[in-house]
Amino acid sequence: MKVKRFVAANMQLALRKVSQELGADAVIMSSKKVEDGFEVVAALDYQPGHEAESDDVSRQLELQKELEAAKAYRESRVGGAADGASREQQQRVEFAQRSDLNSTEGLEEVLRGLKTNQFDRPAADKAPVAAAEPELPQFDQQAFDARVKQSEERYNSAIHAMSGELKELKNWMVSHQGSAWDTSRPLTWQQSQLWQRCQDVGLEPAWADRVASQIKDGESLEDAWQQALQLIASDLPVASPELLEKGGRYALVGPTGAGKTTTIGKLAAQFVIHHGRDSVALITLDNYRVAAHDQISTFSRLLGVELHKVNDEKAFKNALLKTQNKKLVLIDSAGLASQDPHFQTQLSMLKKAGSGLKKLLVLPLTSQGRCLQENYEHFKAAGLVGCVFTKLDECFSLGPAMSVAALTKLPVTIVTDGPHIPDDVHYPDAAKLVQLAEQMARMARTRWQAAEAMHLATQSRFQQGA
Ligand SMILES: Nc1nc2c(ncn2[C@@H]2O[C@H](COP(=O)(O)OP(=O)(O)O)[C@@H](O)[C@H]2O)c(=O)[nH]1
Ligand SMILES: [Mg+2]
Repeated sequence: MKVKRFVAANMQLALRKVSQELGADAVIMSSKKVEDGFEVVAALDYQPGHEAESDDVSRQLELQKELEAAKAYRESRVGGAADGASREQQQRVEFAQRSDLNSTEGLEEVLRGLKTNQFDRPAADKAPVAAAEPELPQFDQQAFDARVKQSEERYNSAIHAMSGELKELKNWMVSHQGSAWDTSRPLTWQQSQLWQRCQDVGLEPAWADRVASQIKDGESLEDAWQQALQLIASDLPVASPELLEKGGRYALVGPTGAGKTTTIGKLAAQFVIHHGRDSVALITLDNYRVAAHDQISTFSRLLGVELHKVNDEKAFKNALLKTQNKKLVLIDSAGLASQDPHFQTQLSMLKKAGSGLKKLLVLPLTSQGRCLQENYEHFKAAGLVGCVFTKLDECFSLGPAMSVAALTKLPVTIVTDGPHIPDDVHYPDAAKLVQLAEQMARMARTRWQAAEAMHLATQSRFQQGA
């Protein structure tokens, strides 16, 4: 039987406490008014006629009073023992706290402790108190493992959420930076760095996008960049080196001043050196300017090769017939604007000559990328089969011309790097061109950095002087 004493400000509150703590089966054994309100004594599992238990009941009630007094003392002593408080009272509090006060056994234990009067004994006689020290709760390995597992799970899910947020942030930055080329296919952070380097080299955004997106994230940016350079080289179409060995019929088209006539002079001179003057013939369609023939006439005279100056389609056909036995026939043209009426005439003459006449677009590397793209659009109707890069010695960026060649799939056939005849003409090597393009970009960066540093230095000197 469990007996408990309840004290409350009024009877109603005391009864509510009884039902809250002992439930609906509790039996009220007594009730009376006391100093601090109403006291109700209630029991659970009460069996009428068990008078033998009455002593036990009163002992329990006595003990409860004792415990309440101890608790009240503890509450008034928040933060530990106060000045003047006895050690025994403190021990009572601790003893009362560690017992299970809701069971008869627990109460009996407390009772035993109190009956032995441990708290009131002289200090020398206190050994049994130590024996009554509360036992430490048994270590529960399973509960411990469960708690560790729980915190691991919490930790892992926090890390997972954090890495997700970082990824989102990265993607946002990449797509933000890359919005200029393709927001629907955001690159990884490393790929966007590669894209930026391609831009520095002068590659068209579409090509840079293709290159960067093909490189999987590697261990280091430098390794990835080397891979990207290899990819750029493999994307750059280059004709097999055979023009100066095999010969053929080539017409050079391109804007005025691109280096068409000079390149023809270099190729003719190289061919004469290797195959003799009778193996080469020159034809010029450039009749529309004053002294247009002067330059090519001079080359013809100096090299001792025949030259045909043609004004119309018929004369062109005749010239092609007359030069049939030549190993190399080089045709010079005028760099006419699209609105010039002669432009279409010249274009149709070249087209009608058929595929036996290979048309090469001359791209001066000193021109802006947009100009080179326009040059391609302007002359593509002639039926281009390749291109010639001129003025490599004067340029500071190879990317724009390389982009035209790569994006239009126009193989680079010849590269010139100076005005000198016959030496400044070469077959292209894709890897070397890409390497050079990269070096130019690096030099440009350094120059800008140096200029910026100089600017800052002079600025601070001015400020100091001011
Ligand atoms: N530095 C340099 N100058 C060149 C090169 N090719 C041509 N030139 C110069 O560019 C100018 C125009 O060349 P030209 O052959 O008359 O161009 P065209 O109008 O296309 O026939 C001339 O002064 C040439 O000497 C080159 O590879 N490097
Ligand atoms: Mg010319």
